[in-house]
Amino acid sequence: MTDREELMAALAAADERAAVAVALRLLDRGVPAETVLLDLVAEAQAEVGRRWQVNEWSVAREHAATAINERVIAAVGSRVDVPPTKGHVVVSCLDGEWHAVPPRIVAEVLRGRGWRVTFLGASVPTAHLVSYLHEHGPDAVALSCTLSRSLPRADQVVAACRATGTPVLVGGRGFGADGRWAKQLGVDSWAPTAPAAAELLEHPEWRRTAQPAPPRRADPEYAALRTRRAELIGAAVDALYERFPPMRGYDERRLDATLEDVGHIVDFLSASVYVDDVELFGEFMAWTAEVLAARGVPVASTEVAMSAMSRVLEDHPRALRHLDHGRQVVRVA
Ligand code: B12
Repeated sequence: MTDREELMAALAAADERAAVAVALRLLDRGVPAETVLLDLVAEAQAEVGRRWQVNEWSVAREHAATAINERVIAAVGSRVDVPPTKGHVVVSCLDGEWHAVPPRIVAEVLRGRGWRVTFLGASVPTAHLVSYLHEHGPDAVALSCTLSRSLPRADQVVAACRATGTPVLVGGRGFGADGRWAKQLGVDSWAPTAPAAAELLEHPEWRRTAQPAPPRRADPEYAALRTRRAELIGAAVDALYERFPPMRGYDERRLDATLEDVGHIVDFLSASVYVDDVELFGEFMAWTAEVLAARGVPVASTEVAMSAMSRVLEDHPRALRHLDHGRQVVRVA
């Protein structure tokens, strides 16, 4: 068994001691902590999520494994004894972002490279983040965005942090694999990985790229998507009832789950329109189709929902283009 397989077996069995032992054994063999975090723990976490995605693991099982992985990260971190000589970095998730493992790994890597790091954890309300920056005056704030639907929020949070005079660094797969949506928001200080973030921080030039971008124009299509969110969800659910009559008998739990799924579609559509890139919505719909298929839900239901939204948004040409792309993606999925 490889080390990664061994860690996965421990996570599958929710065996915290065994999971921590795999990581500590590697450190004892002289493997650098950064390598353990990035090549072992991060990879295992992606596999945890994949097992949830294909419906092999329930949310409860995923949460148990994720919690253990967080303990593994902490155990590895406790073995790192590098004096904090380089300054103070605050690492934070955006409000509404619960993917806390990726920035936690970034935090530990920066700590191992000699930074004093404060990790604020998941879903930090923007006003509280801003107060924290005012109160503690760190040398930089590193913001993590895993969900692309949070890009409009990322735009606001970056502006709010910069207004405190704190240089901002961003990262996370929510900005797109190549960080293209960070550039689209006018944020040049994007780093693809934790080591790349550490290198950027070492480079005094990056602070210049962390200057405020000119304010973005108000986008009426994005604004309409936000204000008409409830109407869009309602139209989609009505169309689903018509097409799939047994849905009318759904209990409250299944109805809530449907409303949440349809809400995700509206939110990703809004973010896609915000950055004006149909690929954002397309990638999300491809993933949704896969998740629904793994749970025996007809993928055609997403087409029904998107068509209903298109009828509501008939005067919004950009939103319609994004919805057309989403329909094409699920048709071939
Ligand atoms: C585990 C997981 C979850 C767990 C999170 C547990 C936790 N506490 O973290 C749970 C089950 C809760 C979850 C929930 C959801 N998830 Co999820 N999840 C994942 C998964 C499988 C792994 C994420 C992870 O930890 N990866 C390992 C880390 C270490 O790698 P990484 O994210 O690439 O991070 C590295 C770099 O990006 C970078 N980095 C990250 N942050 C930062 C920050 C800075 C400043 C810098 C410099 C660098 C940096 O460094 C990291 C270390 O190398 C991903 C798919 C995947 N394969 O990544 C989906 C994924 C992120 N989830 C997704 C979705 C859609 C959701 C849900 C909306 C699902 C739903 N319908 O409910 C919810 C939303 C919850 C919320 N509000 O936040 C989508 C996001 C799609 C998108 N484009 O936005 C993904 C990509 C799956 C997919 N293929 O589409 N998820």
